Amino acid sequence: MGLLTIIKKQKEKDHEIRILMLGLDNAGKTTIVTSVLGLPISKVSPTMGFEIKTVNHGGYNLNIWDIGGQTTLRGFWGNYFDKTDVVLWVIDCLSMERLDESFAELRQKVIEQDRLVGLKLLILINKVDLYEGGISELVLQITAILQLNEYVPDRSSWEIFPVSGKSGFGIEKVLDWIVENERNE
Ligand SMILES: Nc1nc2c(ncn2[C@@H]2O[C@H](COP(=O)(O)OP(=O)(O)OP(=O)(O)O)[C@@H](O)[C@H]2O)c(=O)[nH]1
Ligand SMILES: [Mg+2]
Repeated sequence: MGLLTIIKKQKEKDHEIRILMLGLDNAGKTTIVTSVLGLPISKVSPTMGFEIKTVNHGGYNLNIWDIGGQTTLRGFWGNYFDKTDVVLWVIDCLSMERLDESFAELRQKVIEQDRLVGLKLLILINKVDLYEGGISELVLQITAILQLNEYVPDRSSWEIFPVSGKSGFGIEKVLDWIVENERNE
């Protein structure tokens, strides 16, 4: 049995899932985590380094690593992938003018560095509570722009979810997906 298999089996036994949250500053990562924890989101401020929070969902401990997205912090992102099971890449759908910047960072700092090998990637389209168009159209639009099929050919390794850290919309589905996926591994 290889070392990776042993680590994986041990983690399954422990029912631990390590989640890494990345994305541009202001995308809403900390707000999403705060909402998952059931805490007031009014107290959220920009993350200057990183914070780890743990929440239980479906019998699993989800260890969520919430990393600051400001430009000066992005150079450190590479330090956090070790032992990660799932990457949540958060996008702010109210700042579509920053989509290019977001996807360029996703490609340069994650995909092209081969960080996704063995991991799952979930794209969270956040702030849909204030989005004025149709949400399913938005998801289709972003899916088409992102072209994840090209970069992550294994279709079972990635998914795109519309969410709102503010209202809580869609968050349960994301957590369910993560736990279900782990069970089926
Ligand atoms: N309307 C709306 N606003 C949101 C939502 N999620 C976050 N925000 C707002 O977006 C701003 C940034 O949220 P944060 O959670 O601090 O963003 P972040 O991605 O953690 O930012 P960094 O820590 O700098 O990387 C805050 O003013 C939040 O209130 C959402 O779902 N809907
Ligand atoms: Mg933050």
